[in-house]
Amino acid sequence: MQRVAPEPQEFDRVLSSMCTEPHPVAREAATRFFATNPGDPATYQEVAALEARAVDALGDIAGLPDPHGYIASGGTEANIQAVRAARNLARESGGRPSKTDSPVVVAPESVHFSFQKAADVLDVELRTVPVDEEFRADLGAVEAAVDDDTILVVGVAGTTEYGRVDPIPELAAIAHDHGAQLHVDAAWGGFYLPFTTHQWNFTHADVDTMTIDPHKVGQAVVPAGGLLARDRTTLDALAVDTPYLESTSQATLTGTRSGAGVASAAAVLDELWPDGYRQNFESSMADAEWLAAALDSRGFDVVDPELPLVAARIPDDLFDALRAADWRISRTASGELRIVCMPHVTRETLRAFVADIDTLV
Ligand code: 0PR
Repeated sequence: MQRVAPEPQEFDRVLSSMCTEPHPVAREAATRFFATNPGDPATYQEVAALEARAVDALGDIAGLPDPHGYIASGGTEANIQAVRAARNLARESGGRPSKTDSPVVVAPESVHFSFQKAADVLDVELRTVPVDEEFRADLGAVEAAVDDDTILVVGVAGTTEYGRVDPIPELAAIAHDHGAQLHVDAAWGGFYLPFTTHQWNFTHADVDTMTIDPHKVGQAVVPAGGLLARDRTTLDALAVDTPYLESTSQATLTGTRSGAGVASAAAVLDELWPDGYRQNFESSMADAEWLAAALDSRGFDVVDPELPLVAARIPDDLFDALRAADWRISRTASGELRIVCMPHVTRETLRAFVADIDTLV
């Protein structure tokens, strides 16, 4: 029997990534489904069934008992599709949101850059508003920016730079008061939320769509993003006819898709939800708090971690020296060091990192 080659990427010193080492069951499932295409579900029925199972599991995580959605190529596709669905629904009269010819998406300035791509390809205006001093969406600024052309308000649950969770129930209320939809970008944070004090989800807040990516905290292989929608009409608004396939319509943005990503997501969700993901959250959060305290005690300004992501202001020359020492680290737009405590980041790795800081300063 042929051996599977080891992963070329060495994760040991990767502290900047929102992806992680795939779980063994994800890796194994991926290798079995490389040659399948969930874009043609009538032909590749086994992987289509796995996709339905993965979407149901994502629905469990997000508090959505009857989820509509699919496994996307990543958070970028899921976000583009959420904007596209809102735009298409707005074109149909009578629905929510209301009809407009110049659609606007209102989002905090902390949104991921995938929304710029969405606005560009879909010809909608992306109107970003300031965040508060804790880096969360400022409700007053959102309220002031929303108008009759607004089709969608976006909240982020686990921002890319600071790991912050926006006030989602309040954003949903603002959106719906103005006839717009509410999309939550939980691409990274979605797998942590059930274990935090954030007691909102699809059940408790009026969320319309959500991005939640198995290939990030979910430990699936790349590519496996997740798009969830409360209503069937959202998927219908994305669907095009597929005359020469046995299945009659397709709601995804890509055509041929990775069966490996889909199968890996189904397998790892089966394996880890809920207990494995809870354990990951608890140990990663403890690591983030340990690192925050270690950096704080050395005199660096630390942004208190809300989810397992630590940002801290360190001198530029120290950042460069750590990069030169082969640490894969990154900076926020305003220059803070940013460490993402993904499942592959262990306490031992963080101790070695802090020891290098002590040597280099
Ligand atoms: N939404 C949020 C909140 C994100 O953080 C990201 C990606 C996306 C959407 C887009 O997801 P995809 O990249 O799956 O399309 N955030 C990280 C970033 O852009 C992704 C990342 C992953 C970066 C691995 C580096 C890396 O090594 O920074």
